[in-house]
Formats: sequence, structure tokens, C-alpha cells
Amino acid sequence: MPEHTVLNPKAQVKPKVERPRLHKVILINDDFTPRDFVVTVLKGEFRLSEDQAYRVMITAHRKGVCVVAVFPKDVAETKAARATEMGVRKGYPLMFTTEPET
Ligand code: TYC
Repeated sequence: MPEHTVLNPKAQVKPKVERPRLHKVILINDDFTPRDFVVTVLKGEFRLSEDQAYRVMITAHRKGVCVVAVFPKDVAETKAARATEMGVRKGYPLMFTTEPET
């Protein structure tokens, strides 16, 4: 056998391909935005069903915050900005933020 024959080629290099981390979109409670409007925004921007949207809204209402969904960073940031903007246009303090998933 030649001196440099590789018996197990896969043992040579460890492919270090890491998936980009996903980012959470987080809904923040406030005292002014109407519940129905929050549900409408969640359905429109995040494609949640009526049931899912109501559960996310009521969880934020009771606990202060709720994770809406996770996306690649740019998608999470765009959706959070668009959803927040929908509230701004109506004069509501509705707020969505993003943070990297641990
Ligand atoms: N707390 C608001 C109210 O009582 C409803 C609300 C829920 C607002 C969730 C924002 O992220 C929110 N009208």
C-alpha cells in the first residue's frame, strides 16, 4: 500500500458547518394597545391562526412578554419592525423586539 493512502477519508477533516442561530421575536405588553389589534397584527405579520394569535397576546398581557416565533436574524428583525410600525401608525405603543435564541 502506498505510504499516503488514506483509509478513512472522512476522519481527515471535520466539517464545521454551523447553522445560523435563529432569533426570537418577542411581544411586549403595554396598557394601551387594544387586545383585538394585537391579535390582528399577529395574524397579519406572523401568519398565526386566530387561536395562536389570541394565546400569544394573552400570554404577553398576563406575563409581560411572549415569544411569537423564531426566524433567521434578518427575517426576525424585519417582521418585528413591521409589526411595531403597524402600532405606530395607529398611535399605539405596541412593541416587538428580537433576541438570539440560546
Ligand atoms: N394589555 C393590553 C390591554 O389590556 C393588551 C395587550 C396585550 C397589549 C399584549 C400589548 O403585547 C400586548 N388592552
